[in-house]
Amino acid sequence: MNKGNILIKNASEVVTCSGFKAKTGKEMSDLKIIPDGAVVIEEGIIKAVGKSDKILESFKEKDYQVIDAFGKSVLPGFVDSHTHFVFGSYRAEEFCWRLSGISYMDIMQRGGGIINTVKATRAASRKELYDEGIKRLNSMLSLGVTTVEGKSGYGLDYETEIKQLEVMDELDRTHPIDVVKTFLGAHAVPEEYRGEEDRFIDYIITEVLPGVAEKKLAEFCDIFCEKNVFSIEQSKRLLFKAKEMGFGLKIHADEIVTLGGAELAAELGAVSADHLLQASQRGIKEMARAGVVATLLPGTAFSLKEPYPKARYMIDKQLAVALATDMNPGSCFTESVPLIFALATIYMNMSAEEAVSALTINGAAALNREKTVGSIDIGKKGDIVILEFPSYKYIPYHLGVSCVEKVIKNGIIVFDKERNGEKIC
Ligand code: IZC
Ligand code: ZN
Repeated sequence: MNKGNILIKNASEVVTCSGFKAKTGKEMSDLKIIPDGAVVIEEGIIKAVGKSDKILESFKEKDYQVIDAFGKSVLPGFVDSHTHFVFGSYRAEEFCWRLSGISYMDIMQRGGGIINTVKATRAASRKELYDEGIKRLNSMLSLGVTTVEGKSGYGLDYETEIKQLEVMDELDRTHPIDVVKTFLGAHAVPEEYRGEEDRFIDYIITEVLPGVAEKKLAEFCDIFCEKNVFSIEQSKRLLFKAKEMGFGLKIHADEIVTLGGAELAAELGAVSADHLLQASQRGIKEMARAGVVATLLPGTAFSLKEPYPKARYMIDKQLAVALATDMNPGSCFTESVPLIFALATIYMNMSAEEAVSALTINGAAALNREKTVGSIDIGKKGDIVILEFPSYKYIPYHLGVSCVEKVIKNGIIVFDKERNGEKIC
């Protein structure tokens, strides 16, 4: 991707979220704001950040594309650290069944749910998956997302898992958003292995995982550890092997039932444990001790009408909390960062400041990218969001509506609402 030189001046505030590691406890409330701020990006990398008058003394406007951000808030690009955005077809029918009272797990046990998407994804061509992927990434970009994680898991066989990951690889190369890839081969038990979960885990370990590693198609390995999906023992077996092979670990943990996924994440030194609606207090404490990021997905709790994860308790116990959309065709079909802000602040009692930290520096930490993105610090990527309002407080306040005016990726303006959201990358 191209890299640019930009000078942003006169911002009513630059919300730096400054730091090179995950924020915990009270740190999440300190956004390290510079009033009347400026940011300089050279060759796609942040070169300077500070008060406008000081920056303008040292850097000449004629050397840059200059953006006057008077009356506007400037933040780091958002990091959406948990999505399943590459998939075939949709499951609108199932959403409506859920409205009538049938649960997500009931649908899955009747052979629907993830398996429906698996059938459609196996049948889809690479081009179809790519074209749909581009549309979804464009939508995310317009909402301020500059780094996204994407999971496989709609193949559940060698060929389709590789196809999904290769499509994401291509999307990463061609679209401005950075795509971080996670192998989720153990997302559900495919029909051909029904009733033989252990044999399926063996297949993933011996035949799929080594191919993903050899082709360098994923940085992380994940599993849907849940009652009636994969057990703690099966999760441990796969993740232990993946760790040995050099993958970072993620785990869909304690979403519907308290199974001990949080404890397992701590034991294995996972980078993140995600969902955690039903995580035990012990699990939360162990995760904090082990430095595992808690990635919370309030859109999913909302969509499934499940109780929200206990964000306040987690933050108070010094856990690094990240927020993400969980964008997927089943449990949470949304890429809406504004919706996540609204739910996290209003239903999970997070402050606006904590929510900003959770979608920037802590999202970056959930992807092992806290040294390169997630804050406006010298040396990090020039990934910036400019709001059409003077404060980050408008993000949760303007309920469910995007406040993003411009998005800058590697120092290049890639979205501009003033140009009717026209795609300019
Ligand atoms: O397609 O339903 N929970 N995986 C685990 C999902 C939801 C995605 C889906
Ligand atoms: Zn998920």
